[in-house]
Amino acid sequence: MKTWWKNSVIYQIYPRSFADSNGDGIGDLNGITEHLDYLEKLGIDVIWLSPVYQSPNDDNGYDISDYQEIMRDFGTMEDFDRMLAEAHKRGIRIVMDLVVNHTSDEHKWFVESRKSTDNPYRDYYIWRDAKNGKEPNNWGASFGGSAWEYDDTTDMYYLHCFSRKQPDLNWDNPMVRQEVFDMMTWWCDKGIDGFRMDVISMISKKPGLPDVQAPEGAYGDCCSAVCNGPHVHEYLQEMNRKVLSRYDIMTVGEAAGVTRQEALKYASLDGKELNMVFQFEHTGITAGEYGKWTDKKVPLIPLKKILNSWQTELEGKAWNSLYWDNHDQPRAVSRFGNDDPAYRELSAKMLAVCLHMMKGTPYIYQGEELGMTNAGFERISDYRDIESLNAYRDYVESGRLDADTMLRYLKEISRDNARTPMQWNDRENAGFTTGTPWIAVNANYPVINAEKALKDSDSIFHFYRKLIALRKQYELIVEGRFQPILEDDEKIYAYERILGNEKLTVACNFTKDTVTCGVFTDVTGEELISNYTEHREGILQPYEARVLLTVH
Ligand code: TEU
Ligand code: CA
Repeated sequence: MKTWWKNSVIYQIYPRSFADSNGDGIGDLNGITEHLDYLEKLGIDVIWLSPVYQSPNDDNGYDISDYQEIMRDFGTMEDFDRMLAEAHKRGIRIVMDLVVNHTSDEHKWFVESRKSTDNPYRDYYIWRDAKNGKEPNNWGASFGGSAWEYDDTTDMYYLHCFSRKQPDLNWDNPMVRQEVFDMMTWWCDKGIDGFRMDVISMISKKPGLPDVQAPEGAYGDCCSAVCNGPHVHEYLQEMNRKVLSRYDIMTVGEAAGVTRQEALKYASLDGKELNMVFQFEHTGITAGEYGKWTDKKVPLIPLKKILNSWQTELEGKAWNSLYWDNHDQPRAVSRFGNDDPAYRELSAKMLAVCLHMMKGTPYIYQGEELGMTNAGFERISDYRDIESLNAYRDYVESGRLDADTMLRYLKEISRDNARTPMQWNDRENAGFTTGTPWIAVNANYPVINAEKALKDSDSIFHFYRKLIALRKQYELIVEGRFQPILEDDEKIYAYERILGNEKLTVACNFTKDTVTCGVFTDVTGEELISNYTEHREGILQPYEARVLLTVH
């Protein structure tokens, strides 16, 4: 079994915000093709492409109406084929985003399914009668309201864990599984290199669809009834037998609600299911009374405990993905680092060292290599994401939060933060489009942009290039055992990587304070990388990160 995905670095492109080639203000496939040289220079191996399939864009492409057509906003299938060929010419693989927990309500399967209770497609989706004149259970949808939508054509409700335009597929129906496997085979035969599988942990719902814990009269988080369900591993093993095992591809499952124990199955090194999963423990640390909505900063000790547990508990049994952000998360340097201009570059480089020296496959989200920051939007009219707009409506109109507080929370943690246009240069709209961008460009683009970074040998971009090159050079970085150190230190994230007689010592100061740190004292070795050129014995300077290789 090929394992090129173990020493690859993956770059996520959110196509709507990457590069617009035709002036309509929306990123597109030709825009990606025009920037493949930039990605080749960065040195990444694989692109994870967020959905580009036909979609009404209720959830920006995560609501698919035709899995084998390209969304008109993004171009044509010929544009896709050209991008794939140009990427492969540069040794870059393309992993597609597979969204099969649900389709769009405009997908032909659902159009048929809702027509009548005896339609051949009826059981492609999850339909239930009302219970006591209300929704079949108390599940809440991720974007607000009930997870059930009443459909008067057949006087029944259908399940949608996300928006009402994203009906959940019924994976217990073998015909649904076969349709999905056939579509996946069609894409693999086109020569793509794998799949990122959207909320794949949710495809097997608990039988009977029982109510979940929730205050009286309120909707509850349905994850306890839909995540890691009774047949999820059976279905993924079937997918592996019928599709995945037949191609030299990589797979990563976005596994909402996944635990380390469950990950030992999903991402087992035995290759029976997927290669790796995205977990959400470290990005969910600050969740509280208002769900994800907060302006709390991430405390380092809990962050270290979670990431260290994933490193040590999967060791030798399963494979980790490594990420700070993606199209659903705020910008890494704003959330985990410090986007104050005095510290932005230092802390972005520190975060890169901390993540890329760990064991697993690292993911870079578009713009993270530039140290792009949260958007800083001040008005609800700046926001575009269904999750942000629905949450603002639900929390503010219900009086649970006042508008200023909700705007402060959105500014800190909304998904829009990651979706502002890629900043290519200091010219109009940061070179993203010659038209009107679908979402505002971050005002700091004159300072933070690719053109400037490419010219500055000390930029975050060139720092990422060095990190990526190190992963290619040292088997120790890919295979070395992870060993936490300084676990109780509230300001330093430090660990070792050990393989044979080689050892990496990694230490990252997560604060703007100068802190004492003895891990490098009396250690003679080769410095692989650091965001400082001068060091001071026994201390770490603000946001200092350092990696020392020693041989015993
Ligand atoms: O995300 C699933 C998911 O868990 C997100 O809703 C995440 O929990 C939330 O955004 C964090 O606040 C996937 C896709 O990545 C996301 O873009 C889609 O909106 C969602 O599934 C539905 O397809
Ligand atoms: Ca365009």
